[in-house]
Amino acid sequence: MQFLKTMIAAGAALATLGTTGAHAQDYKDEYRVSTVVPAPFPWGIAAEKWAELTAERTDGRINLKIYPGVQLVQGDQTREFTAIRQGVIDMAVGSTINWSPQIVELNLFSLPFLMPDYAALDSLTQGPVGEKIFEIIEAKGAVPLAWAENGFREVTNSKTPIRSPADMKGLKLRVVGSPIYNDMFTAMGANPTQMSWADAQPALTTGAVDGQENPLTIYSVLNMHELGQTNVTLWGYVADPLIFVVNPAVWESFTPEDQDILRQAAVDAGAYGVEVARKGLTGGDQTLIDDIRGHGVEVVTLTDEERQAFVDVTRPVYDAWKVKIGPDLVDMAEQSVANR
Ligand code: X2X
Repeated sequence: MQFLKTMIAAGAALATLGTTGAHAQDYKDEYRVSTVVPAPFPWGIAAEKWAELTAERTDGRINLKIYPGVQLVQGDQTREFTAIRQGVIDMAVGSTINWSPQIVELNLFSLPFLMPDYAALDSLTQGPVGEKIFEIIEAKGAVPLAWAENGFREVTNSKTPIRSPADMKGLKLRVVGSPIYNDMFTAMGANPTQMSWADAQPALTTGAVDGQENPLTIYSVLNMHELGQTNVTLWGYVADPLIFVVNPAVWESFTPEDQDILRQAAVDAGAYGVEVARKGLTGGDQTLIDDIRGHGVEVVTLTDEERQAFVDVTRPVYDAWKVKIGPDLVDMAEQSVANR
């Protein structure tokens, strides 16, 4: 009798599961989440939070393991999106810069001086532009869930304080492997050299390059002042949001309840990640910048006039890339920024 009862209960449980199409018992032991940098960079912290919240809220049904250093694609960050689409990577917290070779619209966030402040960045990611970007990513073969943040990218170097494009003449700067960066730094008169993040770190250590551009959180976690990067210019020329995505087949394998949990965990982890990424850099709290200055680093803040000189020299790059990205999307973004 007990046996029969158990059989009936099991049958009922199976019938319930059958209506959802996905079965929790078919889940993989581990889902591989790609990032470029680990904790304690805010990027890695956001990914870890996602894993933590997901494990907690699914009672361990979904177990995310972080693979930093884009190691699942041998450190080549520009191939990450393709690997997600193909299922080599299950999930990622990735940069719009690194995916822009496959999704041209993501170059929007790299348009020079489009976003003057955090409110402008938020007006894009949290508004109609963000929704449109998510539709585009979905059409390209990944399921986007939420936004996080690498941050505003500031330029640093070992040679000279940068206040004008003339100061950049001949400076050998590492830039990411996305063509718009080459175009921008060439327009400014610098000597850009594209390399992966994996190659950038030794290049900075050995002095093979004079400088680089990255958010100050990256600068400070790596103690770049010890690598001779003693000149920092705060120009906020581009900001680099991060996006949580899942491979579509992996996404479909989850029950609707677990999909909701995974999405909400990404939203919450993203909000936390944004908070961490801005700490010491916004409003009344400038402690991160003060700390950098405290190491004897020359931190230059551009006047409006000085900034305008950079806007002017990069304007042809902006105009050319606006056409490639899609003028309608860029118009929408300009509107969102203007109305922020
Ligand atoms: O390579 C970089 O500069 C980094 C770590 O910021 C990105 O992955 C975009």
